[in-house]
Amino acid sequence: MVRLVLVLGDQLTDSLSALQQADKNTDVVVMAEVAAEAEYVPHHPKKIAFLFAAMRKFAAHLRAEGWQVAYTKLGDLENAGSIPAELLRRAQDYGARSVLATEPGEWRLIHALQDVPLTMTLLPDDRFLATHKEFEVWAEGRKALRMEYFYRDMRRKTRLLMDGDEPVGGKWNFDHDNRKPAKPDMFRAGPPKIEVDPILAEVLELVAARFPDNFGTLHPFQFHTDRAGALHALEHFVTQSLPDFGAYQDAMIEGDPYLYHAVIGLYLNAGLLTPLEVCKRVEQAYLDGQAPLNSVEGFIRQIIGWREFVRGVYFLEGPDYPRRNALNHQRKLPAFYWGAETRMNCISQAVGQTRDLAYAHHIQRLMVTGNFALLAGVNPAQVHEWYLAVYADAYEWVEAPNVVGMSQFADGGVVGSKPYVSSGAYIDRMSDYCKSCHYKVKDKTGESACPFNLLYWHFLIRHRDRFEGNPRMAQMYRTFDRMDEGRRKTVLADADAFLDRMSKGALV
Ligand code: FAD
Ligand code: DLZ
Ligand code: SF4
Repeated sequence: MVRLVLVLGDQLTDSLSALQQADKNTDVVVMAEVAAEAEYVPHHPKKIAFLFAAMRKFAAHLRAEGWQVAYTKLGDLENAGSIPAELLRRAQDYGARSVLATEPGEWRLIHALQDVPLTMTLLPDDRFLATHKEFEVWAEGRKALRMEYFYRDMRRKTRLLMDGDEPVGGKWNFDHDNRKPAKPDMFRAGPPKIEVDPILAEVLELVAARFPDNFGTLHPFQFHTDRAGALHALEHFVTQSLPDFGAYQDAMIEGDPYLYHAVIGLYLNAGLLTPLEVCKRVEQAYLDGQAPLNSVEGFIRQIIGWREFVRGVYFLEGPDYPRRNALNHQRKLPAFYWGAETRMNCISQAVGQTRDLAYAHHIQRLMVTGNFALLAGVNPAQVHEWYLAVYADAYEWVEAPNVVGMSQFADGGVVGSKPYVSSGAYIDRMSDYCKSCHYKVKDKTGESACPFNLLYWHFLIRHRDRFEGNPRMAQMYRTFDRMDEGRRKTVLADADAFLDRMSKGALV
């Protein structure tokens, strides 16, 4: 009897466990562009176009490899609208009663598949380095989960940058050589250009017609949409940007969205690249003397450390994780996250490039848009939905721990030991945004004061009970307490007035 093999939009990998265990001669691969997936948040049009074009090309690739593929386009009249409904329709078409699938990266879809009235086999997603079990065993009995220790285990497991049992260079982490501010006039190649082929052109037309109101510009479209393109992007990064990746990974420059970042997160997460092949290529660049250890180690840590760690947390913590709100933040997400005008240049730059490119790099996500939402006390569920919608690399397993955990501290400290909050001084040090801002980063009170300066104290005082005892935050409270009483009152009153104006929709 025919068996269906489900391949989801972020499972575009030849070595996918479901494909490995399936039989080309008898099984039918099911792939479907469906409204339910395209609409669970208002995804950026570029994200939808990237995924649909990549899905169509992967289906063509599978057919060329001898697979029978039942592919449903979004506009097909018989499209049943969701993954479960498409499976049932195809099961009827082919007389199939069972489905082989690789576990989806989201609880919502795992539960939906488990409810499908067909015999469902969910295989582990072995494109990741750590299994759920391995992460559980690692996490068990630990007072706190800290990425750095998990990362060392992943280094040992993969043998990446290892010299026997010791890390190459004698240290696990070279971050003290990193985190430099960049200068606007340095050379940066950015990601390689793409050609719009007929499959992509058709998808771009479909997306423009079906999602005209979604936040984000579709043209010019800049992402690769197949494995060859993704490999090209990786090679381009390794030869052009990797050497400076480490030193400038936290820098932000107006008008330069990419700096020395790889811009491969979307390819990794859709399955067009695998984490181990990326890390091995990067390690090779070090062994060949093409890139320094601080860059190579820092980059590999992001992938075998952070990427694997956040996935472990997502599955360990369970389906309620994205809805957590440990700090009880209830403010509505301001309209300027969806493109309304703001006088804060850093926010305007980060949101503007997000709108245009479906991309912002880590520090923009963490220390600009994330930092502001946390300081202002925005409801983390709304922040989560925004990030899930607007970035081309966003899927819940990776987005939620980064947003709900790392950026909003809404998990109460599972991902991070303290909240990532900073005043405007950090943004000023790491970027050139403040130079052309309406607000003055040096002003701590008054109309012209940088809102990050005001809200920083407001946040700390709002949550004094929770954070004062944290040894890594005690110094901040001492600094506040040393201010004279009048100044303390003014800062907090100015912050309240700012939040009030913002929540009433005034231009801030
Ligand atoms: P580079 O800076 O060049 O890094 C290389 C790779 O390392 C990335 O492609 C990614 O695969 C991996 N990586 C780096 N940091 C992380 C991290 N914290 N978690 C997981 N992987 C990491 N990453 C996503 O893939 N999807 C998301 O939805 C996402 N949302 C984020 C939300 C917030 C608030 C923050 C602070 C970070 C988020 N990240 C997310 C992590 C990181 O910002 C992106 O992976 C990175 O910006 C992608 O761009 P790049 O490929 O140029 O990455
Ligand atoms: C993100 C996404 C979108 C926009 N559309 C589809 C789709 O039409 N069909 C599909 O199979 N997958 C899509 N995806 C990816 C899924 O949402 C993703 O598999 C889950 O979020 C699990 O990570
Ligand atoms: Fe952002 Fe404040 Fe700098 Fe303006 S002054 S760019 S609001 S940090």
